[in-house]
Amino acid sequence: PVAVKLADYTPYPFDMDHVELSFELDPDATKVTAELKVTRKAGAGNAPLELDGEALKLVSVEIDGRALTPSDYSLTEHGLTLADVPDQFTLRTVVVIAPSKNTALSGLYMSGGRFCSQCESVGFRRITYYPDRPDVMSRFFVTIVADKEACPIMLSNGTPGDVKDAGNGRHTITWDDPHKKPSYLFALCAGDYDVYRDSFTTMSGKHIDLAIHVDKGDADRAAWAMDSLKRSMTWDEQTYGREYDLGVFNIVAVRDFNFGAMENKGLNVFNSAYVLADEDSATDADFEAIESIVAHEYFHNWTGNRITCRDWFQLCLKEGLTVFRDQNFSADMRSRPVQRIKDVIRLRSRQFAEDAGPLAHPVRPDNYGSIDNLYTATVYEKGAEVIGMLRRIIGEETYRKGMDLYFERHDGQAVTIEDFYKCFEDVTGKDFTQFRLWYAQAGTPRVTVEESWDEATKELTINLSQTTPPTPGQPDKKPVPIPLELAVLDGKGGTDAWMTVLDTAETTITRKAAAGRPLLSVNRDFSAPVRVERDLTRDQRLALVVAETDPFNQWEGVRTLVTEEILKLSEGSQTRPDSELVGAIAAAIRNAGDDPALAALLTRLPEVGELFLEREPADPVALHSARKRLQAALAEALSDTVGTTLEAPSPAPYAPSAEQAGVRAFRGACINLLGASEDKDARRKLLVLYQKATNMTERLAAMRALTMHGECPERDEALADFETNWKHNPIVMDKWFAVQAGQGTAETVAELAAHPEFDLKNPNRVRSVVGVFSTANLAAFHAPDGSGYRAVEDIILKADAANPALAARLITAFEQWRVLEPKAGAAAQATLKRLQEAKLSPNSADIVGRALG
Ligand code: B3K
Ligand code: ZN
Repeated sequence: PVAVKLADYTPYPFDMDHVELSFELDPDATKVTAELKVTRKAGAGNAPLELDGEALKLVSVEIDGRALTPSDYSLTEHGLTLADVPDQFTLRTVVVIAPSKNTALSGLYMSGGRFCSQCESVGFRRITYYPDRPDVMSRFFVTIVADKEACPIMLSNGTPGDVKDAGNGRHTITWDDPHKKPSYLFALCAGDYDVYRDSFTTMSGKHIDLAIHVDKGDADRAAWAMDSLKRSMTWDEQTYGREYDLGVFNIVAVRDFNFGAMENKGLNVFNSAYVLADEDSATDADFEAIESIVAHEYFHNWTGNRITCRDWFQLCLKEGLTVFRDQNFSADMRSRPVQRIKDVIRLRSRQFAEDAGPLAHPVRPDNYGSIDNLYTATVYEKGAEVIGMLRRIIGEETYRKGMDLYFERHDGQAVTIEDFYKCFEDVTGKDFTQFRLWYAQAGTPRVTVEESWDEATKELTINLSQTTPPTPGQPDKKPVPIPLELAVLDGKGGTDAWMTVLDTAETTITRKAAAGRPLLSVNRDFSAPVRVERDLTRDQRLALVVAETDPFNQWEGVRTLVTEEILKLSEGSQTRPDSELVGAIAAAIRNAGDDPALAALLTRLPEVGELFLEREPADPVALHSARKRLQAALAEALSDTVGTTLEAPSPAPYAPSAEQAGVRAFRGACINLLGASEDKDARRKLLVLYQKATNMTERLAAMRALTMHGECPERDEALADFETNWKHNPIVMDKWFAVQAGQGTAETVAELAAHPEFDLKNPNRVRSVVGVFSTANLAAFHAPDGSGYRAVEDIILKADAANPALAARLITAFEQWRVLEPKAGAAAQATLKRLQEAKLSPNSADIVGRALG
């Protein structure tokens, strides 16, 4: 596909002042009438009117009531162009679309017999002819006509009018959205739902009707999502001074959805996995994910909807910023350090990997082949880190002033990263040109730290230097401003902390420490998304863990020790885990006992994928086996703790609170250790834990731990029991598929794909098998004989024919083929080449092409 380039941006030559859409809903043939009030912009010359359109059946085109004939326009499979149009006119088009045949889940489609839409980024053009770009903002009026029985509820953006009879068993409603918006925020949902209702009073006293629409019988399971929504609304008022701006806020949960959720104005559409939860069916991780995604989509109302992106290159303007906002919301709802650690695990395992491979791209790319492939960890997670660094550098109060100015200056506009930073330049008087390199340069900067102590002057000299490795299309990198939180620690709890911004290739700083040589703590709280390189011995690292006063770095210190140990074991330079080290880790875990959520994180060893970046070539099989050996040693060292923890009852009565979740997280970590344990009795204990579990978090942990033991009667019993109990709940069954895909082999994948409940058309189900296998079971996926790749290849090809966005995402699992040990690397490359030969969708072809480089 031809690359779209940021440098080619030109404004759209027309204003769309007012849009009236009318839908006559029918699964096989929905008639869409669009009336656009168009005005040529001053200075736009005699530009033609170009409208995007895809998979539409054009019925008629009229200008100001005059019907056009095919000779009056040009029609291609990408759109409709009218060469000679007046300066001001009304365009009326009628098209027919087939929601029931739309398996790409972009545009208007059917899910569970209900109508549902997804327009970001370019789905609206699959609904009607329109300038489908975010800088064209318009006021939308939407009329829906539908069968009364099939669609008692008809939803769109904004405020609803009255439902009226439309004859022939049909009824109609008109929605008016007073806020101008781009087409990607349009939404329409219609069908028969159960509704969970509540209300919210804003800080200025306005009443908002809140409603969550779910499958019949599921209403009670929407309570947590509703609670999360109300807390998000309050948080945005208190933290950013932002109030909701419509009288209604609707959420619709759908089972078939390409990603987590979508922030359509006043009508958020959610993957039902991120709405429905109760103590029986959901884990604490599910509750946490729902809370954060509900918040994320709600926060988009200001960062994304009121102020949107000028073009898709600016995607991080809304996504990075909104992730930063939702991370802080979660930190406020739960534990800030625990949240930070989880965010960093996610960043490093997904974004650092992306940044180090062939798909690396800047936070704001300057070209793309396929827009769907731009929704990446780099845009989202690194984009959030950059906002975090901005706030760290200018301070919280100034950050808030800059945000206030941004909201005031750009409300109702479609803007750029430059516009955003101009607000911060105006409130600080500083220049952010160098800082904006974070948006332009791909690759993870490396910071090297060297220190020396002068006993005579009592001065610690710290040398800091940075480099950013080359990435595709960017051989040379400039230094970026890196905010580093530092501290010297006296080992008795004394902490002398400060922040420095490393904005040159190298710098030297000195720090006095009267009491003798201190220990140096670097990049505390993970103040910058960089890789820190320090040449420390194991004993120096151990001493640092003990002296550390920053909770993030305490965890990080243990993490580094564990990583080094796994690497040694995987390379054969050591055959058994070092008992002193295992003892030290066990002690750190026991010491963290008063914060069980933190203790649980310390217990969790880095995943194989997180170890890939440490060594080249990466050998997933050796890493997996080394990791297992260390886990078994840890299980043995902690067996008393595991025993006493699991003998105690689980918190009751159950609540999804952060406090209880922390206790269950540590219980889950102990269950997981039993999964790794070589204790003869472990399987029996796990089966009992599975049977006696009073909540899904522990039930699932026990079932997963049993699958860690491989094939055995206890595992089979748990899996069979789980399937019998949950076969009617697809969200829970996704977990059943995922647990097996996460532990088994290529054969397991083949069996799961042959299961009657495996559904190629349902993204959650496909991801729970193929996505989990290829990202969380790397020893099997990257098996040197290529069996793991063969197991997914065919599924990916079939998925691609139906749903390109889904398949393209699955193919990214191959991005690391170049860093793998030679056998797996060659098999992965061969698979990519075969995929390239197959007739792939443009989305998937874009990923395959870039991955092969
Ligand atoms: N904005 C949507 C993502 C849309 C993805 C389109 N390919 C959800 C979110 O980030 O909030
Ligand atoms: Zn988002």
